[in-house]
Amino acid sequence: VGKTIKCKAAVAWGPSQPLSVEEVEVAPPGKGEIRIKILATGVCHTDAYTLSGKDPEGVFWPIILGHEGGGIVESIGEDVTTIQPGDHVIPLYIPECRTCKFCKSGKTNLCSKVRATQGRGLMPDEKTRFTCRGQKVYHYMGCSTFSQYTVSLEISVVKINHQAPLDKVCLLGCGITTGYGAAVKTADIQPDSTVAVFGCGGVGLSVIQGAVSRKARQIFAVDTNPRKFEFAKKLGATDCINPKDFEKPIQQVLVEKTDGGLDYTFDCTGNTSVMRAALEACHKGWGQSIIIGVADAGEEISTRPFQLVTGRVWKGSAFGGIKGRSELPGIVEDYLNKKLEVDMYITHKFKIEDINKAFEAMHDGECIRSVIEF
Ligand code: NAD
Ligand code: DAO
Ligand code: ZN
Repeated sequence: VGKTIKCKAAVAWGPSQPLSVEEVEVAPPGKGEIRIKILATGVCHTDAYTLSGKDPEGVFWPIILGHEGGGIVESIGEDVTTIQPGDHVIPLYIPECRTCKFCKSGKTNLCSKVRATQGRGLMPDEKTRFTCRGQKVYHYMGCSTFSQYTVSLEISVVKINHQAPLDKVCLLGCGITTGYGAAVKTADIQPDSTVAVFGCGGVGLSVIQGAVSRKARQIFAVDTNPRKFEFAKKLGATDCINPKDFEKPIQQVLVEKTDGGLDYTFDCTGNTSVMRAALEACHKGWGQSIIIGVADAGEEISTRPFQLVTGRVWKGSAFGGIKGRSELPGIVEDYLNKKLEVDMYITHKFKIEDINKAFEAMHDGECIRSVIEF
């Protein structure tokens, strides 16, 4: 039987409070669980959103956030068969149990196996594996990567090539895979097509990479912050457009520039007005718009239904439609084979003690991704 580990973690004690780096106790992995030494983790907007207290998915305090991590398996619990100590893994906020209705459908990556407990910050036995100052600390999205050691389920981690540098491929745990998958899997972009990407942060830039890999003919990078265009161009955007430079609505500008609209558009902003513009920038008869951005609680989308009657399609995508355990290893290989850029995204690096600086950097408009090391 394993022992409890004492280690460093960034604990969120309450909404809008800075994270507090302190010693936590991490219990040994239970049945079907593994304990991971996290080496690096990205910081994503969803962490900031949850920390703001506006997340409707009832979050409980204190909690250890973080869901974009990479680490090495320290120990495994009873009944774990596919993972061993020493394996390099990426935690998955969408598990892949391969036995639930969703997994077996072949139609979606949204596994339902532990949805209920994960959403309440608990392991399937309704308990948590973290303690701090004698108090139980909740898990986050089944990952809690802002801790030097974390416990996840076997179905919620993917083993990857140990040659992949964890301080880079940790980013494949969320944003990059999300955008890339949305382009190549959800939209299934066809060669010679036209694409517009609204919002060129980590997610949108990865849609651009997916569109390039599918040999799209024209790729519009749309952002209200022109500082993002340098990255977008490097990754293969053919046209960069700032909606603020035009009097007309951006959808009209794009429709005029593309002889009737785009084959594919993507919302990577989470702004519901942008979602509408993205749908309406699609070509009549066949254009598809994919919603990736996560809107604030209570927001709704709207357009005239005639937009859909006349053949435009509105879709959404979570984690790029990627099944973590089956498909993420291939994306790691794409990175190792230089088919997928990751390093360029890392504009900031911090030690865990300075993790609050990563949250500040996110708001300054220069940051694509921060990577935190322990
Ligand atoms: P980001 O903040 O780094 O990027 C957003 C970009 O949108 C910024 O460059 C910003 O300048 C731009 N923008 C803002 N308003 C705009 C407007 N009106 N028009 C054009 N551009 C505008 O965020 P990110 O990390 O790239 O994530 C993007 C979105 O995707 C977020 O909403 C995030 O929560 C969501 N997300 C979804 C999933 C999923 O599985 N569906 C996964 C990860 C992230
Ligand atoms: O199965 O009902 C469900 C929820 C699955 C989680 C999907 C999350 C997608 C968006 C997350 C934002 C980025 C971390
Ligand atoms: Zn499942």
